[in-house]
Amino acid sequence: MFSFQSKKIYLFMFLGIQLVVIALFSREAYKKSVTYFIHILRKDNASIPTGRNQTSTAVVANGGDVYANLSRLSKAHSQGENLTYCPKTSPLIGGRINVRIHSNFTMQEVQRKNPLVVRGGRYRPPDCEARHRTAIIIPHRDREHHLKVLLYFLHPFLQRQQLNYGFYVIHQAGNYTYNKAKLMNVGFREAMKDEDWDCLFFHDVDLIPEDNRNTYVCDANPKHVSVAIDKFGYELPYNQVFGGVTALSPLHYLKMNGFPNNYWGWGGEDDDIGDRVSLAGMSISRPSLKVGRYKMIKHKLDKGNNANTKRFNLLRKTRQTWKQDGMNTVESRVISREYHPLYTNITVDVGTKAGLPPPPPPPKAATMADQIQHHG
Ligand code: UD2
Ligand code: MN
Repeated sequence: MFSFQSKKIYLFMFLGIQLVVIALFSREAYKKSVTYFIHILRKDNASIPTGRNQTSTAVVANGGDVYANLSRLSKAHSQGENLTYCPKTSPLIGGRINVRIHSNFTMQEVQRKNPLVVRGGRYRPPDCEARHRTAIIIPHRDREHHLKVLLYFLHPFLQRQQLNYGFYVIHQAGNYTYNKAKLMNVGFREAMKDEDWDCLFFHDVDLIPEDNRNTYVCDANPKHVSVAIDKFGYELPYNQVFGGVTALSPLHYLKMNGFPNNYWGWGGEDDDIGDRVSLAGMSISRPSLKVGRYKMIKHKLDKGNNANTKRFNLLRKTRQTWKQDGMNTVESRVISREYHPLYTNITVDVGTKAGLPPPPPPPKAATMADQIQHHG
C-alpha cells in the first residue's frame, strides 16, 4: 500500500509531466507538427469507408483523382420519391484535386464517365435529396476545347458535393465584340426559367477548381470564389477583384440589378460588378486561399474581345448608372436552346453597341395556291 505522502508525490509528478507536455505543444514548432499529425489522421479517415451506407461513404477522392470511386455512385439507386436530405457535409468530398490539363479525350468519354448526368447537363444525387440547387453559368464563344476540359473536371467535382446542379453554356452568336456581362444577364434569366435555383455560379470556361472542399453553394453575401489562381501565383491580385468564378443567389443578383450590359470587349465589367455589390449594400465574401484554388487554361486574348478602351470611363460612372442599366434593361434574342448530354446550350444575339437588330421576318405563310397544290 502507498502512503498518503507517496500518493502526493505521484500526483505532483503527473501534473508536472502534463505541464511540460502543454508547454512543448504550445511552442510554434510543435503547433505545426500537431496540425500536421491531425491532418494525416483526417486524411486516413477520409479514405477509409465506414460500414454505414457503403454506396456513398466509400466514394472519396484518392490521390487527387476527382473520379476516384465515383462509378460506385452510379450503382446506388434512388429509393423512390421520399428521399431523406443529404448530410450537411457530403461524405464524398475529397481534398486537393490533381488537375492535369490535356485534351486527348472526347466529349463522349466525359459523358461515359458521368452516367448519372441527364439531358441538358442536369444531375441530382441518386440516394438523397440535395440541400442545394446550383446553376453553373458559363459565358462562351469559340472555346470548345476549354469547355470539354471544364466539364471533365467540374461534373464529378459537383457530384461529390451532392448538389442538384445544371450547366448552362451561354454562347454569343455572331462575331461582333464580345460582351461577357450581358451574356450573364441572359444566363440568369434563362436558368431561372427552368428551376428555382438557389445559387448561380458565374464561371469562366477556362478555370478548373483544384480543391473539392470549395463547395459550390452560396454564402450570405455575393461570393468571389476564384481567389487563388495559378496565373496570379495563387494570391488575390487585388482586394476588390470580382472576376473569374463568382456565386450569387437570385436575391443578391436582383438586389444589385444584375450585371452591366454596356461593357463591350475585354475588361472592366468584373470591377463594375464588384462595385455593384457594395453599392447595393452588400459585401464580398471569399473562401480561403487554400480552398479557392484554380488553374487557368493558358490562352491568348480572343478574336473579337480586344481590351475595352472605354472601361475606365465607364467604371467612374457605375454609381450613377447601376440602377438604370442591368437586369432591368437587358435586351437580347435567344436564337436556340439545345439540350446536350452534358450541358444546356443557349445561343443568344446580344446585339451591338447600337442595340438589338430588328427581328428577322417570320417565315412566309403558305398561300392558298400553295396549299391547293400541296393537297392536290
Ligand atoms: C479575366 C477575368 C474574367 C473577365 C475578364 C475580362 C479572372 C480570373 N477572370 O479573365 O472573369 O472579367 O478578365 O473580361 O479574373 N470568353 C469566350 N470567348 C471569347 C471571349 C471570352 O468564351 O471569345 C469567355 C470565357 O468563358 C472566358 C471569359 O469569357 O473564360 C473571360 O475571358 P478571358 O478568359 O479572355 O479573360 P481573362 O482570362 O483575362
Ligand atoms: Mn481566361
